[in-house]
Amino acid sequence: MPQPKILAIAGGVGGAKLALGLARGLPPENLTVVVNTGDDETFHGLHVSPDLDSVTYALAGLTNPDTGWGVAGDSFRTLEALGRLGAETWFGLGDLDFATHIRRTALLADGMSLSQATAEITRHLGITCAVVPMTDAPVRTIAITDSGELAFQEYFVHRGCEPRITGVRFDGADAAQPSPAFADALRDADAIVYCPSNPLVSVGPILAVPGVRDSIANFAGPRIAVSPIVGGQALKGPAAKMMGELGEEVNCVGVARRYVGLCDALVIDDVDREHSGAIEECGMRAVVTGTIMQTEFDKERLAREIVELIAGWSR
Ligand code: FO1
Repeated sequence: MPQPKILAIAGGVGGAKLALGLARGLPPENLTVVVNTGDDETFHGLHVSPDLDSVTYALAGLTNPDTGWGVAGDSFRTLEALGRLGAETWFGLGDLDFATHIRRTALLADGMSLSQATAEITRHLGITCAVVPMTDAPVRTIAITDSGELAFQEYFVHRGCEPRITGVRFDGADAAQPSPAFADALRDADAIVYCPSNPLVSVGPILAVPGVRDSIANFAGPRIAVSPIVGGQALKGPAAKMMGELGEEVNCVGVARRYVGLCDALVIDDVDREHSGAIEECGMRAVVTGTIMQTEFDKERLAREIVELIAGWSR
């Protein structure tokens, strides 16, 4: 069977890892990675798209391996100099990373859409598959917390996810539409893969773009999700804390409940095998395998297993 055309839905670090594995195993024209932009923020007058950059740097082989975001070996002299000038420095933008934000901001100021600017940046970094924002419209994730409403990076980085959340909101989503390449992939892909990204604040904003949820609900091919919660803990970031504070089950079953009607199989880690029955009660298959991606080999192996699952899929 020819290789399937895959639409991968990604947030930041976890999304970037599986996107790299998929990119290694598929012809570039068979992979579109659609990325959350609800985390975007303006810093120092520059348009920063953290999740687009995490995916881009991973695919370009530039990622800082210690963090999963930012550029390997980066320095922070520009940020230090900005601090001396009285600017806020809590968001860790590196010197090399700054180049991406300067270039993106200039391309947007020249009249490009975020999709076009991203295509230009990824092409120059040698990326051959499509990396696309979920929308070209401004959408901003707001954490509603016991300390008030906080823009996502304020909540996540500046406040270290410490305030208790009571909800999340995606400002601007109602007026947004899927980016052109996202809309094409929703129509043309053979399968959808949800990368192991935070279901609330990474995948949530993508599903909040009008028309996306319905398109995925009615999608003809297999829809496979990888749980970002393993053994009751988030692989990275605040997913477990947020789900707990919202009264959701903090395990892969809680992830399954978020994807009811939008997913045909949830890939869970070996340590979560006991939850298979509860996942199948959510109307999806439970596929048990090793899901922790520490090495390049792990990323390629998990991606290969997902592609094989798709290739052999029958409902
Ligand atoms: N995450 C942090 O925890 N601290 C930072 O200072 C930080 C800076 C940063 C700069 C550029 C970039 O692309 C990402 C950065 N991130 C940082 C990660 C980012 O906040 C998260 O990956 C996402 O927004 C959540 O998916």
